Amino acid sequence: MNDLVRITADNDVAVITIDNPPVNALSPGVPERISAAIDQMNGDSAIKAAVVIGGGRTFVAGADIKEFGKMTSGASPRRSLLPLLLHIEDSGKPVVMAIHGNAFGGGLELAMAGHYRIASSTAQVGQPEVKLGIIPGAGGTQRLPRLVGVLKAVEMCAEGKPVSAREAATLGLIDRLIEGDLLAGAVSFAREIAGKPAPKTRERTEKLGTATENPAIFGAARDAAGKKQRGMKAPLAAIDAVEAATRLSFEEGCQAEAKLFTECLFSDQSKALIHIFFGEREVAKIPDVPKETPVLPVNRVAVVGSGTMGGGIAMVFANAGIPVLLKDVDEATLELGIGKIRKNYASSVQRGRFTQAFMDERLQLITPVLTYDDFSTVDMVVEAVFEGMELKRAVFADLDRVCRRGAILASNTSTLNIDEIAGATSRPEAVIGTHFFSPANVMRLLEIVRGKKSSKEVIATCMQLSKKLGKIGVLVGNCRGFVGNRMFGPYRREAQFLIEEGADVERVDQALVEFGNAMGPLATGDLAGLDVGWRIRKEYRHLEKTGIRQPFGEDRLCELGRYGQKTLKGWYRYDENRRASADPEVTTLLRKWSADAGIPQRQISDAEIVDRCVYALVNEGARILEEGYALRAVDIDIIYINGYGFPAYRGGPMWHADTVGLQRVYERICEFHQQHGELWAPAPLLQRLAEAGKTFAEFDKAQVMAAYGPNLQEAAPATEGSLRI
Ligand code: T1G
Repeated sequence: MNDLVRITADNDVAVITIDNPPVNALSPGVPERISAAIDQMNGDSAIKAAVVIGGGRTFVAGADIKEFGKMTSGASPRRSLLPLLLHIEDSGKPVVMAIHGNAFGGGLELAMAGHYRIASSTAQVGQPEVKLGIIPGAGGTQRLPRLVGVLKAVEMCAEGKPVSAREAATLGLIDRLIEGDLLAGAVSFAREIAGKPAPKTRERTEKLGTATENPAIFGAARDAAGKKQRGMKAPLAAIDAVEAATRLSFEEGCQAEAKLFTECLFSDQSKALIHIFFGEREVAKIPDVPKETPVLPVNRVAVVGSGTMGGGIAMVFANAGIPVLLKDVDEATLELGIGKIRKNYASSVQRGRFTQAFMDERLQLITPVLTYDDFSTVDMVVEAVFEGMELKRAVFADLDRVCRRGAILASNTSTLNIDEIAGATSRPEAVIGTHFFSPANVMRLLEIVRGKKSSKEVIATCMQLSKKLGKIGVLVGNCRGFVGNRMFGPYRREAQFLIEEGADVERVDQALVEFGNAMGPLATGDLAGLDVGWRIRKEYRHLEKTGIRQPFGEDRLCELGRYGQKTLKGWYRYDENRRASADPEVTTLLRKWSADAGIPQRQISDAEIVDRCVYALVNEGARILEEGYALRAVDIDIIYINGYGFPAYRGGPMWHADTVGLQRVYERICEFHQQHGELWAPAPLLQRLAEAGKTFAEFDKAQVMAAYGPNLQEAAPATEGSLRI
């Protein structure tokens, strides 16, 4: 165990180094040792000033989030931090904070307690606590407005987005930017200010605005939070805390912050968001593909198919600086594809997301081609052609012929069998699924589908590549619809059944939007195109079990040419700006179709709508876990939050079920089983966990233990459920 904090001297300047890898979190013992180092520095007459710096790749990434789960209502990370920050601020000798990498959360709060802050020009600072369902708890909401002003402080605390060191310098948060050697720059800066009065952030008030101008700022921030972070409590609490800084003394403001912080910390929303924080890191760990597995180079790629998905995927690689060959069958189709890419970039430039220069550079990286001539030069190909097995096998047979040995052959199929596609090549070990979500250049999720023969190198490469592409890669097994779409089927099935039984289209969508989803299941269908599912259902009609109820709404709408937004008619009617409105014609049609099918109409509550749709997800998720097509329940949660707009503050469908209580979920599903038949047969894993009073989170722990053994070292064969990944 290293010292966590070291103190050395550079002549008359003390250097206090925080060294708690990997991100210098303020774990138990760290604040205490910093405090001791400050005392030591003040007690040493040869020392005139101190520099606090982070060891390794970053300053301090905040309080130790791993500790939160262990806390009971009395305890909190701020207990050890607040006294330390006052201690630093009241230090007899100036303390200079030297920031590189990230100063996040408690890390920025620590920096703001220093008398000066200098930073590498590449550093970032921020208060991302709201992303964990909490607010800054160690005076951040009180000191930040004193340094950057009320407007910026509200934005940083309520939205949680980091700001660059350059911007922070213009705001007055950073006193000097350093190019090159940060420590040397910090020591010479400390020498410059030694002996001069050391400004205490908490005593500054000049940037706290006025009683006239501030209310408008807070009002606008609350409106924005209500829209952009709908349903989340922490952003509103953060705004309240910054407002307290403008009305109360520093001490009183800290008490107001403490109350709000504690309420957030012990909320379900925070537990869910912390589950997601660690889940996004956990999904990268594959039991039988250790992190030492060699990865293959991916410096040049090709995409086959320049449609909506192909074009978006080409942009993803170009945005990561990887040159892309974009192939299609004829000039006209290719021009259409490139035209869409240009339009997408242009609208991002217009919205200020990219600069024109960035757009031009990226477009340079995308080369439209009509032949496979240069395919021997690429390290990876992503096929994104029409969703038909025959066509995909033909493309893979071509790729097998033209691509160099060692190249990765990936398919963007969203439902088809990866092994069947791989069977069209002589190298199934090089074939894998890389299922992007539409729009591919926006959606963070990447479902990586492991085929029976996909090699560990190919898997490891795609998992690592997903991070480089700004995606969250989740490894899933090769079953129909993989994980996301396989669960989405029952979810949308229930939505359609509810309408057949009397619920209104808008009501079903609204109930799930109020539950927190970005969009309702029916509007989502209209967005994706109802004909996509219709064509697949027609292709698989022969696999449907007889005697099992199937929803008829979307098939009937498609037979009338109502494909959704693309035909300006689907479940809803759309104007030329794609704004949706209820369509009474659909209600009339549905009532007639239900009457013809002899389905009795009844009043349906929002609670039933939500339970039937969300528990359909959970039940299918439990089947997938049991069958081993997902590694952990948290993988399913990450898939649903990053690919299907499930509310992050509910932690994903599986975590939500744990929060409600699996016993209750199971009982509700048994009710539905009674009422609606075999489609609702409870998943055996869910039944077992519910009867044992266990949770999916405990199931995951057992999986991890089974895979990594008690000391999380070596991989071992899984016990619960046969992993098919
Ligand atoms: N506490 C504990 N572990 C942490 C951690 C933290 N704050 N930050 C990262 N880790 C772990 C992470 O789980 C992973 O572990 C490893 O470090 C590398 O992380 C009082 C109460 C800094 C941008 O929200 O955003 O301060 O998987 O893979 O991509 O007001 O980590 O290897 O076992 O993410 O380079 C506020 C959270 C806390 C920042 C680096 N701070 N961290 O990203 O590495 S609340 C945050 C990040 C707080 C105060 C309040 C990122 C990063 P493992 P990584 P990365």
